[in-house]
Amino acid sequence: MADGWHVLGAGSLGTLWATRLARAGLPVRLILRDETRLSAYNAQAGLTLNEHGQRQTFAIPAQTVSADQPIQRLLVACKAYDAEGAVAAIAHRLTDKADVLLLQNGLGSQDAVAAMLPAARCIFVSSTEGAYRDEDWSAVFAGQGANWLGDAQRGAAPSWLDALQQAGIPHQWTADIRQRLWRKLALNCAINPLTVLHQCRNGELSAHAEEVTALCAELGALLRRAGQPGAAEGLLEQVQQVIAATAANYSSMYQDVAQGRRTEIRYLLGHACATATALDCPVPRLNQLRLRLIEHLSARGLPCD
Ligand code: NAD
Ligand code: KPL
Repeated sequence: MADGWHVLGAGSLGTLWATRLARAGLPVRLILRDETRLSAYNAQAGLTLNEHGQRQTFAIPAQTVSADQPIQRLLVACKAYDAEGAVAAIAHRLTDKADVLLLQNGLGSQDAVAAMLPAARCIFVSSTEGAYRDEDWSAVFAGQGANWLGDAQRGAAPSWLDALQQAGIPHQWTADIRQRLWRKLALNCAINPLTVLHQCRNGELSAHAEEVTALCAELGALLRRAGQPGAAEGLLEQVQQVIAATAANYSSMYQDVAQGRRTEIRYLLGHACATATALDCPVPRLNQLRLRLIEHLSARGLPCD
């Protein structure tokens, strides 16, 4: 396992990555939350990927954070609000030159993890692939997409990208991963909260075009103030395209709320509003949207951060 992969979190994206790596014959280990989860996993045949209606199970070995094997390459595949705590629990196992891939959506969690691991190389990933869990230890590959990878220091691409190639995991190294992450954050802020508040599919936001346009104008101004003009370019047009292309879908935040799951609000709208405050950039609509969303979440007993 000197050059192998440890995947923390056997949820939707963790399963999608771990099973494709295993399918390519690459050494993978899962890191599960605790002994209870490990026993439950070990009672199964392995982790299942459901792709194009075909189910394939891979007997990927698993362990908890308390195993003692050193970790050279860690893929952190939990939600943004769990990332810092999860990595803190396993940091003692990282080798001196470990690579830590952070798959979290939004912004904020990656820097918190990187600050905790000054010796590691933290690689931020912006993914537009889609997966969801159909049952425990099984995920459906629901949407083709891309994975943009890069580090905050704008470093060179690591040699192990070949392994992603071998595993058929679409990937692109970028010198400006923050721009990618900010752009996706802006798209999510313009679409997801409104689908929750209006209780609608993405496509039904065409009935709220003025609201979407005004939010995109504020997001664009914020991105430019935050030194991300590239992420602001053509934002409204792309938001409109995404709304049209995903018209029949419910956004990920809509689905989280509908299923009573915690949202990643803090790392999306929360991060946008906090950055605006820090930069003294007026974003009254985004602030109001955040307050409406918080009210909606708290009325349903869901965490507001
Ligand atoms: P998920 O909830 O399906 O999976 C997260 C997994 O991490 C769960 O199994 C959870 O038990 C596990 N976990 C949490 N804390 C842990 C810990 N301390 N130790 C071990 N395991 C732990 O989430 P997901 O949908 O895979 O999303 C992961 C991230 O990827 C999120 O930030 C999400 O926004 C982003 N993302 C998801 C998709 C998608 O289609 N699912 C697409 C793009 C981006
Ligand atoms: O990423 C998305 C999500 O639902 O989280 C899209 C489809 C782009 C909507 O914001």
